This record gives sequence, structure tokens and C-alpha cells, in this order.
Amino acid sequence: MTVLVTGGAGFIGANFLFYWLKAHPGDRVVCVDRLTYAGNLSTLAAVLGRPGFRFIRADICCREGMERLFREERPDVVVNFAAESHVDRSIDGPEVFLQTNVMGTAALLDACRKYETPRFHQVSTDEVYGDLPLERPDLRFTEETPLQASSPYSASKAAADLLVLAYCRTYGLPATVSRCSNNYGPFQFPEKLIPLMIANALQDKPLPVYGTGRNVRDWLYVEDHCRAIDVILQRGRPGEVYNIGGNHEMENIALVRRICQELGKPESLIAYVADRKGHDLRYAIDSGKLQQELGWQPETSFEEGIRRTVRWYLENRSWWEEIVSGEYRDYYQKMYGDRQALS
Ligand code: NAD
Ligand code: TDX
Repeated sequence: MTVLVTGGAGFIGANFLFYWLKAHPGDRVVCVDRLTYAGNLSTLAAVLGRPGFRFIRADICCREGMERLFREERPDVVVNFAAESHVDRSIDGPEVFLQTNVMGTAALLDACRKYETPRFHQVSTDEVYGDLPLERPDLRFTEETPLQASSPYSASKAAADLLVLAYCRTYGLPATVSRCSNNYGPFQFPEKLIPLMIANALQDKPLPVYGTGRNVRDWLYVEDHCRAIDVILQRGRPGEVYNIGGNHEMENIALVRRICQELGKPESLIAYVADRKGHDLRYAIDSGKLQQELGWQPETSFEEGIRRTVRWYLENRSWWEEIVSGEYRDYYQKMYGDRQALS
């Protein structure tokens, strides 16, 4: 079987293709990635050149390129991870989010139609549901929760979800959608909360917590997400949406304190800074459908996952140091340079 993984040089895509090559050693895995700022070929060093693996640098928005790729490879399964994925960047400049997340998904869907691809899976996010109030811990997102995206990023992901489901109904494209909570683990780009805090703490730099720090996220170790997608591909029903969640809600401030503790760094590094515009208060996923219908459960506890993640960033300093010393420095200055510390 040939599995086409888009966005495989990014955080979750790379973890997914490592997972897949191990779990399904007879399969051919083809990775297509544009290598934007978030894509990193060095992440794939362990598999580049390995038989049964092919990397192609291409933009999923390029219809000609995608058609050529589908003609050559005739994938049995397409898993679409390729996206602009950072909320703060989408607030700063939404256009590329619409381009890649919506138009790119459309280009892939049309290639799937043309080459009658047997299976398409769209990797989406819990952010399409908007947020939940902090004072209602009883509420969680189900697959029936209305879409109510808050940021240009989540709006673009919601648009893509609707397009995938429309292609499924109108053209009979066998597609599924998964909506996952916040992931963490190895190879996550240091603009995201956990790796940013680890990298800053290791450099004794301030740890910028937005607003009150009371916003809540539901954390899932990346490997559990990868296994959930595998389960959906094996046993999921086309046309269905599946929520994936870690069942581990935490306030951001508690998480940052936990990272300080794990690294033996003082909490005095924590600096409250101006809030994110439109900042979602709380995400909490009900993944009962995936658990009951398909038998998936998260396997890595948060305790184990955060320890492994911190260890990985300690043992792979050159991976993230190269990023934080390169063009990412300009991004950091732009995003955090003018953000007044509030304490
Ligand atoms: P990431 O930003 O680390 O990686 C995205 C990858 O896509 C990069 O390698 C980038 O080069 C590539 N890419 C971007 N634009 C492209 C284009 N036009 N053509 C080809 N490749 C392109 O993102 P991630 O955190 O690994 O997220 C992967 C997917 O999972 C995204 O669709 C995201 O919406 C979704 N998701 C992420 C999380 C999370 O916590 N990180 C949670 C739920 C869902
Ligand atoms: O410097 C920071 N300080 C801070 O307080 C950063 C980068 C973030 N935060 C807060 C904002 C959020 O409440 O931490 C929380 C997590 O922020 P991000 O890591 O940017 O993630 P989030 O906005 O929750 O979105 C993530 O989860 C869903 C991914 O980036 C998305 O791709 C995914 O869809």
C-alpha cells in the first residue's frame, strides 16, 4: 500500500510517518512538504534515503504538481497534515492560511477525485468548535458541537473540514475528518507553547504567558494522535468526523510551572504579557465516539509524555537551537519584542 503524507516535515506529520513506517513496515510512504518555515528536512534524517520512503518538496496548492504526484504514485491513502498551524501567525497575516489550509486541501481533494483515491483523511483541530467557558467544566466538545471558529487559523481549518465532507457527500469521496486537541512531543516547532517554554527556560529567557495564564488546553502526546489516525483509517466510516482528545486539561500557567519544575528552573522567569487577540478560553474534547466505536484510548500519561518531551529537547538541542538562531529570531522579536511584560 502507498500512503501519501502531506506536511510530513512538520511536527505531527513527521511523527506520523515514523509511526507508520514502524507499524506498517511493508508500506510505501511518500511525503510531500513545501518546507515552509515550519518544515524541517533534518527532522526526516532517519528515514531519508530509506527504501520504501520518498520525499518530494512541493506545495499542495500546486494543482499541476499534485496531479503529477498522484499520477506517479497512485496513493491508496492520503493523510493531509499540511497546513499553516500557528494561531498567532494567522492573526498577524491570515492570507496564507486560506491559501494552504483551504485551497491546498481543495487541490488535494480534486486530485483524489481524478485518480479515484480509495481513502482521504483530513487532520483537523478542536479549535474549529471555538471555545468553552472556564466556569463550566462539565462541557466538552462532541462531534455535534456547532463550528464556531475564533481565529483565522481555526476558520480556515473549519472551511477545509466542510469541503472534505462536501466532497464525500457530493462525489462519494471516501473521506474522514479527525479533530484533535493540543499535541506535544518531539520535533514540535518552538513557536508553540511547550517547546517555546522549554527552549526559553533552557536559555534562562523570560517565559511569556499570555493574559492571566488561566486559559485551559487539553494535551495529548503526539504518538497517541498518530495511532488514533491509524485506527480511523483502518476502522473509521467514510463521511464521519472523529474527535481525538487527551483528557488532560491544564491551565497554561500550571503547565509552564510544571516545565520549570521539570527543568529545575525558577518560576521567576515567568512573565505575564499582553493577551492573544480573541484568545480561546478553554478546549476540552469528548472522544467517546472514537473510544467506543473504534476502541482507541490514549496510552501515554501526561506525566510520562512531558518527561519524554523535556528529555527530547534536552538531548536534541542542535535541532531547536538551529531554529531559534535563524530567521525565527525575527519572528520572535516581532511577536514578543513589543509585548509589554505585565508583571
Ligand atoms: P506544523 O506547522 O509543525 O507543520 C506543518 C507542515 O506543513 C510543515 O512541514 C510545512 O512545511 C508544511 N506545509 C505548510 N504549507 C504547505 C503547503 N502549502 N504545501 C505543502 N506543505 C506545506 O504543524 P503541526 O503542528 O504538525 O500540525 C499538523 C496538522 O495537524 C495541521 O493540519 C494542524 O492544523 C493539525 N493539528 C495540530 C495540532 C497541534 O497541537 N499541533 C492539534 C490538532 C490538529
Ligand atoms: O508564548 C506563548 N504564551 C502563551 O501563553 C504561546 C506561544 C502560547 N501561549 C498560550 C496560548 C494558548 O492558550 O498557550 C496556549 C497554547 O498555545 P499554542 O501552543 O499557540 O496552541 P493553541 O493556540 O492552543 O493551538 C494549538 O492547538 C490546536 C496548535 O498550535 C494548533 O495547530 C492546533 O490546531
